[in-house]
Amino acid sequence: MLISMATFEHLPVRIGGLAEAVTSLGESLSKSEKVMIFMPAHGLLHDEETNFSYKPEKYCDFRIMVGDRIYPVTVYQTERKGVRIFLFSSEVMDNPSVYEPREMFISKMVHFTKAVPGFINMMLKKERQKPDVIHINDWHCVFAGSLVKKYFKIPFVFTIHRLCHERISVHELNEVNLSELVDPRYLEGDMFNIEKFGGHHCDHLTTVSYSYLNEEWRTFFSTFEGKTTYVWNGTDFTFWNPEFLENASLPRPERRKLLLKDNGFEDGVLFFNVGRLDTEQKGIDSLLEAFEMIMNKKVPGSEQIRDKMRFVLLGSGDQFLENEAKRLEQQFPKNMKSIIAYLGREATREYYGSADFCLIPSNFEPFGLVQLEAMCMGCIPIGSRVGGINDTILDLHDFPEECTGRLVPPRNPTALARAMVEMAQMSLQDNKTQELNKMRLRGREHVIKNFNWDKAAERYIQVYKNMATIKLPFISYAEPY
Ligand code: NHF
Repeated sequence: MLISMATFEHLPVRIGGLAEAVTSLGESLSKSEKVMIFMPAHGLLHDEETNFSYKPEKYCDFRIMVGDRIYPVTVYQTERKGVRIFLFSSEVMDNPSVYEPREMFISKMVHFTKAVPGFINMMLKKERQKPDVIHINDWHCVFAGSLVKKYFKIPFVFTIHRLCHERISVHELNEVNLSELVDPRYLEGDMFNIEKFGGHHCDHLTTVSYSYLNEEWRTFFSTFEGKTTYVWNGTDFTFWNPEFLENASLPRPERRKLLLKDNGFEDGVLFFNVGRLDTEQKGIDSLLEAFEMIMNKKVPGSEQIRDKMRFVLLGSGDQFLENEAKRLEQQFPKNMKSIIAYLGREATREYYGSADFCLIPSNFEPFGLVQLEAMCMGCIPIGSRVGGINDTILDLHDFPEECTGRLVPPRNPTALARAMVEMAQMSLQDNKTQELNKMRLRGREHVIKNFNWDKAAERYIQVYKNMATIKLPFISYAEPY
């Protein structure tokens, strides 16, 4: 099968989890199928640091019409780990900024929409073959998928990694002569809902977890029942492996002691959070509130153990949250540190491999990578009972024998604070050490067995072949697939 995937992010271009997901899926699919990635060049042609197998080479050029102007497009080909990567270049698609500012991004999307079917025409000419499927990742590439389906009769699979409810005006589409895409069914006033359009025009619609599909069933997915399902992402457990830690041979508590010392702390129970500091999705406001409640002894049990609790926040984002974190750090210097930076994968791995618990307080999370990375590294996740976090963590109270972490209701700082105190208490009891260590080991096994990219690839192939199970509105699945 010749699979083509269109995306705005693929490593080394990474804004969020989308890049990791598409890159890893491509690699796994390529073990059994031929895979091609289509992406705007985003300035990569002038970047010496890419980890492609060879410098991108010109594959073809052609011209596209946007409004009343004609733009030359060149498509470059390169390769990474057995996947053919096609970088689409034009004066607009070469802009290194991926999504900002909006006006530039919309023009990039328009160029890409027209260039992808243009490229397939060229491919037919050069190779006498065309993809068997086009897999569109997120709304940015939906229009390209729909034109490819219309002009080349290629099945169109649409994966929503996160619903954005993004809209574009009819006027904007008319101006760039894409009025053929305007579908009156998805007009909201003068605006046009791109994800709904994609849901209607695709052959199969997928999202990245069972819980997210259900959470958004009424608001979105039910409109497309009959062709909607979910495919869990995986994680790269070969990289997220405790064997690669700097002090891999030391027992975990020793590593923690060293890491805490490096951060200017005495030893204690270490909780940490990594990622974007935002309120809307990541719920960092709830996390800071939970921490403050514990420090102010507002949670039962916190008086006895608050002095032993250590809390590190790794990441950057909303100014308000960064300031809040700094305020708490000043107020509780023996317990809290915020590192407003992205440390890189290796340094982050050291935290996963030394901390006791990882906090993932998201308000919603289509899939989420952090809880899986944590489990791979033996760090026990405490996460919100939403989306992919709910699907991947087995809770201590729900599954006493199989548990891999703790789940708490979202947007509930009190519940989060209580769970943190409960887990800190467990950590400080000698007779619970074995139970916690088992949980750490089970976490890694659970991820390797159930959330690996080969398994995801296998299920996507079923989707491409129209052979995957579908969410039936009248059946409540006892067990996801
Ligand atoms: O893991 C990749 C990622 C998800 O939950 C994440 C999200 C965006 O919000 O599928 O996409």
